[in-house]
Amino acid sequence: MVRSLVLFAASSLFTVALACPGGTCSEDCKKASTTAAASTTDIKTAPGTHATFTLTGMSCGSCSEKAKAAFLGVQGVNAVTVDHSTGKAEVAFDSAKTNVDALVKAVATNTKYGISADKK
Ligand SMILES: [Cu+2]
Repeated sequence: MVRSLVLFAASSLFTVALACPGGTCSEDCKKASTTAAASTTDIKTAPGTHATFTLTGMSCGSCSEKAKAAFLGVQGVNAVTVDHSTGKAEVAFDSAKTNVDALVKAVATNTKYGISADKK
Protein backbone atom coordinates (compact mmCIF):
# COMPACT_ATOMS: atom_id res chain seq x y z
CA MET A 1 0.00 0.00 0.00
CA VAL A 2 2.71 2.40 0.99
CA ARG A 3 4.74 1.34 -2.01
CA SER A 4 1.89 2.01 -4.46
CA LEU A 5 1.32 5.43 -2.90
CA VAL A 6 4.95 6.32 -3.46
CA LEU A 7 4.72 5.15 -7.05
CA PHE A 8 1.59 7.19 -7.56
CA ALA A 9 3.25 10.30 -6.12
CA ALA A 10 6.29 9.79 -8.31
CA SER A 11 4.25 9.36 -11.48
CA SER A 12 2.19 12.43 -10.63
CA LEU A 13 5.32 14.50 -10.29
CA PHE A 14 6.53 13.18 -13.61
CA THR A 15 3.28 14.17 -15.29
CA VAL A 16 3.44 17.66 -13.82
CA ALA A 17 7.01 18.07 -15.00
CA LEU A 18 6.05 17.14 -18.56
CA ALA A 19 2.87 19.16 -18.73
CA CYS A 20 2.87 22.63 -20.17
CA PRO A 21 2.00 25.18 -17.48
CA GLY A 22 -0.86 27.37 -18.57
CA GLY A 23 -1.72 24.96 -21.34
CA THR A 24 0.10 26.97 -23.98
CA CYS A 25 1.54 23.86 -25.57
CA SER A 26 -0.42 21.70 -27.93
CA GLU A 27 -0.18 17.93 -28.29
CA ASP A 28 2.13 18.24 -31.26
CA CYS A 29 4.55 19.95 -28.92
CA LYS A 30 4.83 16.75 -26.92
CA LYS A 31 5.08 14.62 -30.04
CA ALA A 32 7.98 16.73 -31.22
CA SER A 33 10.04 15.71 -28.23
CA THR A 34 10.08 12.12 -29.41
CA THR A 35 11.08 12.99 -32.96
CA ALA A 36 13.72 15.57 -32.14
CA ALA A 37 17.14 14.21 -32.91
CA ALA A 38 19.04 14.28 -29.67
CA SER A 39 22.43 15.82 -30.11
CA THR A 40 24.84 14.02 -27.89
CA THR A 41 27.64 16.45 -28.61
CA ASP A 42 28.56 18.54 -25.61
CA ILE A 43 27.85 22.15 -26.52
CA LYS A 44 30.90 23.45 -24.66
CA THR A 45 33.32 21.34 -26.64
CA ALA A 46 31.40 21.35 -29.92
CA PRO A 47 33.36 22.61 -32.92
CA GLY A 48 32.39 25.72 -34.85
CA THR A 49 31.14 29.19 -34.11
CA HIS A 50 29.07 29.54 -30.95
CA ALA A 51 26.10 31.87 -30.69
CA THR A 52 23.48 32.33 -27.98
CA PHE A 53 19.82 33.17 -28.44
CA THR A 54 16.90 34.19 -26.28
CA LEU A 55 13.60 32.43 -26.93
CA THR A 56 10.17 33.38 -25.65
CA GLY A 57 7.01 31.32 -25.25
CA MET A 58 8.58 28.04 -24.16
CA SER A 59 6.92 26.47 -21.14
CA CYS A 60 8.13 22.89 -20.86
CA GLY A 61 10.80 20.40 -21.82
CA SER A 62 8.93 19.50 -24.98
CA CYS A 63 9.10 23.14 -26.05
CA SER A 64 12.87 23.16 -25.71
CA GLU A 65 13.09 19.90 -27.67
CA LYS A 66 11.00 21.43 -30.42
CA ALA A 67 13.20 24.50 -30.60
CA LYS A 68 16.25 22.26 -30.55
CA ALA A 69 14.89 20.26 -33.48
CA ALA A 70 14.40 23.48 -35.45
CA PHE A 71 18.04 24.46 -34.87
CA LEU A 72 19.25 20.97 -35.75
CA GLY A 73 17.28 21.12 -38.98
CA VAL A 74 19.67 23.78 -40.26
CA GLN A 75 22.57 22.36 -42.23
CA GLY A 76 25.89 23.12 -40.57
CA VAL A 77 24.64 23.00 -36.98
CA ASN A 78 26.96 20.88 -34.83
CA ALA A 79 25.35 21.07 -31.41
CA VAL A 80 22.42 22.73 -29.70
CA THR A 81 21.30 23.26 -26.14
CA VAL A 82 17.98 24.88 -25.23
CA ASP A 83 16.74 25.62 -21.72
CA HIS A 84 13.00 26.32 -21.63
CA SER A 85 13.11 27.70 -18.08
CA THR A 86 15.62 30.44 -18.89
CA GLY A 87 14.72 30.81 -22.57
CA LYS A 88 18.38 30.56 -23.44
CA ALA A 89 19.76 28.59 -26.35
CA GLU A 90 23.32 28.00 -27.46
CA VAL A 91 24.22 26.73 -30.89
CA ALA A 92 27.56 25.62 -32.32
CA PHE A 93 27.65 25.82 -36.10
CA ASP A 94 29.89 25.79 -39.14
CA SER A 95 30.06 29.42 -40.22
CA ALA A 96 30.84 28.34 -43.77
CA LYS A 97 27.44 26.66 -44.01
CA THR A 98 25.09 28.82 -41.99
CA ASN A 99 24.86 31.96 -39.87
CA VAL A 100 23.00 33.53 -36.96
CA ASP A 101 20.31 35.05 -39.18
CA ALA A 102 19.53 31.68 -40.77
CA LEU A 103 19.26 30.07 -37.32
CA VAL A 104 16.87 32.76 -36.10
CA LYS A 105 14.80 32.34 -39.25
CA ALA A 106 14.65 28.54 -38.88
CA VAL A 107 13.22 28.76 -35.37
CA ALA A 108 10.88 31.63 -36.23
CA THR A 109 9.56 29.69 -39.24
CA ASN A 110 9.34 26.20 -37.77
CA THR A 111 8.17 26.91 -34.22
CA LYS A 112 5.74 29.30 -32.57
CA TYR A 113 8.39 30.67 -30.22
CA GLY A 114 9.89 34.10 -30.35
CA ILE A 115 13.63 34.23 -30.93
CA SER A 116 16.32 36.85 -31.02
CA ALA A 117 20.07 36.50 -31.26
CA ASP A 118 21.96 37.71 -28.20
CA LYS A 119 24.36 40.55 -28.79
CA LYS A 120 27.93 39.68 -28.06
CU1 LIG B 1 5.87 22.72 -24.15
